[in-house]
Amino acid sequence: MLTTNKKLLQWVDDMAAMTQPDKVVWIDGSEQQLDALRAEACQTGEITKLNDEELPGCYYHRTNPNDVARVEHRTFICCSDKQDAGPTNNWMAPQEAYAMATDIFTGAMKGRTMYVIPYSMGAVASPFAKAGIELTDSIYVVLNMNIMTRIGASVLDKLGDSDDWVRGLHGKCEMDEEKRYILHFPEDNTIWSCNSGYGGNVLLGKKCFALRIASYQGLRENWMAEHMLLMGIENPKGEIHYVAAAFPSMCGKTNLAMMIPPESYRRKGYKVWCVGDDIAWIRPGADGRLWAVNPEAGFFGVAPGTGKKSNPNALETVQKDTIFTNVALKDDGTVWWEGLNDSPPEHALDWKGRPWTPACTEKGAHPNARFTAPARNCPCISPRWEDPQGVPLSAIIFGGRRAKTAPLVYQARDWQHGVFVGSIMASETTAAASGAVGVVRRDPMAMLPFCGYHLGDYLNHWLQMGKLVSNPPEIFHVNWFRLNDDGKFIWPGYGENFRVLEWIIRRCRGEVGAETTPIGYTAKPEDIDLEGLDYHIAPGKPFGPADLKEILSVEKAYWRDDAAGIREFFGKLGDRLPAEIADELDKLDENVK
Ligand code: GTP
Ligand code: SPV
Ligand code: MN
Repeated sequence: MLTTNKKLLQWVDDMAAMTQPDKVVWIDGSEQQLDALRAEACQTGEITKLNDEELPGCYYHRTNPNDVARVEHRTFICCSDKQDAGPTNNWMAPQEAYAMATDIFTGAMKGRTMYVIPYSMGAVASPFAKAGIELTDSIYVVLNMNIMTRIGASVLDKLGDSDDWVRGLHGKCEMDEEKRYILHFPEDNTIWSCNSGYGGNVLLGKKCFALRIASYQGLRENWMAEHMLLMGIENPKGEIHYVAAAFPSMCGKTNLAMMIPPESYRRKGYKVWCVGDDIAWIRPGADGRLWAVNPEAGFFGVAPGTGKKSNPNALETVQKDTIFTNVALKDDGTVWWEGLNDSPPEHALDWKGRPWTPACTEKGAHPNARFTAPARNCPCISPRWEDPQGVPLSAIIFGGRRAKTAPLVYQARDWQHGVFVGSIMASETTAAASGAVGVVRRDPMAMLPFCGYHLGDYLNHWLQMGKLVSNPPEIFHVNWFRLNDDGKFIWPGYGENFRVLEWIIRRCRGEVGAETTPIGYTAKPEDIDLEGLDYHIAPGKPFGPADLKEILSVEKAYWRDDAAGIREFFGKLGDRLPAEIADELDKLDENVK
């Protein structure tokens, strides 16, 4: 036993009495214990050791083919009043949810081991860190939690007898899709997850705690839990500006967070520092600014599309101590996925374990295949990524996949307008969640699937947070995904996005002008530096100033359509839509008439 915390010990006993495991094992965080678990999981086939010369300390895992993404339609917020979950969350009454899940969990760990994982979201010593305990019957989960969070005895030492910890229960059960539930009880600091083994459903520190439960905690405690990357942008003088950016799943957070600036900028001394790639906890500081920490310790990143050209730093990060899930397995014990390089293996096993060759019509890796890698592996990890106080924010950036409507970049007029800009985010859906791909859906602040309470109250919380700080960050919106008539991306994206980030920082510093448009301030085309850009949309068609002008344009007709869609969406929020946000929509309507 690693603790004398009575409530904690009682809860572990209660959960064990229900799930009836053969054994209960406390995870102390030692390499010795983790090594034994790795060996055991290799023996049962749950994971496979990869080529130790090419990929030291790396492992391979396949999920059940029916279990490859978050299941939003089976994810519930279980608060006592249905109204408080809001119209965008699934809701179940707490007693009903506990009763239903108790049926599923009763005896579900018979013949299995229950692991008790004490973990911290945030560096253990940080005043902003919060503790969780996850109970699970999956070694894969233990090994992933070891990468994604800080686990073990030190967490319990810091917790002491406190009752401020999140109770998480995960069971693989039968992997029955019909009994798969991701249940959140914000009023009890509790999460129950059953019949899944996929990351976002079972690594309970991540979306379940650090966003859904934490967003509710933040509402009551005056802070914010957001689906945001964190990065530092260093200029030639050595000054570093930190920005947070919210994009929906699979819309480029990991790529932006660890990008390498174009050669022309590197020569001048610009650098990018990665602080986090998915989640930010944000608090008002004594200096009147907003300060942010990355509560995670690793990256659970999308593998497909990660290559030497698109994201060399991510590729470097996954060369050791990484777990690969649902990618293709090569005969030499290394891994491959679409977009890794232009030389697919002549023979491999696909993510379902079937023989695969480049002639196969199906993909070798699942589109939502992922790597789990320690943040410390990242070549551009910020020296301040574990700073207990976090980093001060100069800018907040929102963005999504919009084929036409949103320009490459625009800036909000002020905090209230910026909250509106975040609230009207929309994006085409991706493979990160089960369901149709490519459908436009409204996704305020990229939090639609992650907000643990009513979205109207959430928008109001954003407005209130702006009032708590005298020097709030500037707010921007970007869109790397404008398409031409052939359906090709017009903007080169990836490292070239730095050209836009530099404009954003210059705006924060008041060093550059802008174009006033109906939706906010866009960049004047001549203010986005294209030096050294070598990108061809099609053969013989290099990206030039005319293309830039096109993707910076604001078409009133598209925005009129969008405003109508926004009004319909806001209608769902009823009288909990803040009046300030309704006013901003009226202003938009007026501006695009
Ligand atoms: P989650 O981990 O699901 O939250 O995703 P994410 O937001 O971290 O997205 P990620 O950086 O993994 O990128 C997802 C996909 O978008 C990958 O296929 C990338 O190749 C692609 N992508 C990322 N950045 C860009 C960009 O600037 N332009 C284009 N065209 N594609 C991009
Ligand atoms: C996302 O879907 O936004 C992810 C992956 O970051 S998951 O952990 O599955 O949520
Ligand atoms: Mn994410």
